[in-house]
Amino acid sequence: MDLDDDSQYRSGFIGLIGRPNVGKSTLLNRLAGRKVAITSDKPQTTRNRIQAVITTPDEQMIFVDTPGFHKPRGALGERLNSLVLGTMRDVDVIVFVLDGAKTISKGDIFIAGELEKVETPVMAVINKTDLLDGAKIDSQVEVARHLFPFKSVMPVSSKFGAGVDELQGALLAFLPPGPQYFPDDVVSDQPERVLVAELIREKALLLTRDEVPHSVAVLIEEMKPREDNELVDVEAVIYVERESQKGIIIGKGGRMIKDIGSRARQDIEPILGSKVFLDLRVKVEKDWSKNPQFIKRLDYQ
Ligand SMILES: Nc1nc2c(ncn2[C@@H]2O[C@H](COP(=O)(O)OP(=O)(O)OP(=O)(O)O)[C@@H](O)[C@H]2O)c(=O)[nH]1
Ligand SMILES: [Mg+2]
Repeated sequence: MDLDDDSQYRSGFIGLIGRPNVGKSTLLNRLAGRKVAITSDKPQTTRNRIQAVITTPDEQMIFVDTPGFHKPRGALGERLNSLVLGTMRDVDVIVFVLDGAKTISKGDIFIAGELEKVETPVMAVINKTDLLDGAKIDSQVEVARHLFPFKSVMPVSSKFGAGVDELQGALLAFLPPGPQYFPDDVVSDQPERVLVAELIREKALLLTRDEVPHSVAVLIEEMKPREDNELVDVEAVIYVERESQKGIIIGKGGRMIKDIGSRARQDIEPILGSKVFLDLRVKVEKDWSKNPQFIKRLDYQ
């Protein structure tokens, strides 16, 4: 045994995997201590692989948020699932996030089947414990134990933080000796431009329903500070798939797009550290979610 092992720096990648809407991105933000990924009550919010970094003098943990694993409908869904499958193989440990407030069911069993195909160790998290009483938490932990040979099953509330420190502590055991991949001050690998686009999409998700959230994509066309003052000009386009959706996003008398814009601006300004002039437009890109070329233009890596 190498006695120097204890003094070695440890680092590793931790993949957050699970069905849509179980709270993976909420957990990522809680772990990161700030908003790195957008969240919403609509399934399939996350469309890219987002990393959040926690650095200490002894270790670096890189959490990888993934899109919810689901039955794909078209090119976008398939792309999202393939991101998840790739992450399962690439990381040092997987955290399988389950929604404690829902019945553990077919979708979870399907994911468990995919996990059996990889060598990566897997922990389970029963999320949303703030919505459950003690007995229900215990029974959900028990059901999860039968789903897969997890290293452990831990109850957490990503929304309020209960159990999250314990989870982080337990994950340290899976970090191999390794380098510090990111500098001390990096919290996320997402470029500012992507985060800005995502915050606009988040407000569109918040304010729309039915099939509209799935049909929204946002691209930043221009983002530059003005020379004469501290204002940043952001030009963004909200893409939808149909003419009728364009009407919904614009809203009566332009009310909806105004609302999306002002809510997004409030979130973007602290991130950019300056006032923002947000120019939002809406365009129809017919059935873009079935079009691999358009999907490539979005920054979904
Ligand atoms: N009560 C409660 N709600 C939570 C908790 N964690 C997440 N949520 C809510 O669950 C919904 C989904 O959260 P997300 O973090 O966007 O879920 P996700 O798993 O990333 O979803 P996808 O990106 O679509 O796969 C949001 O409305 C969250 O506020 C929790 O611990 N307690
Ligand atoms: Mg998410």
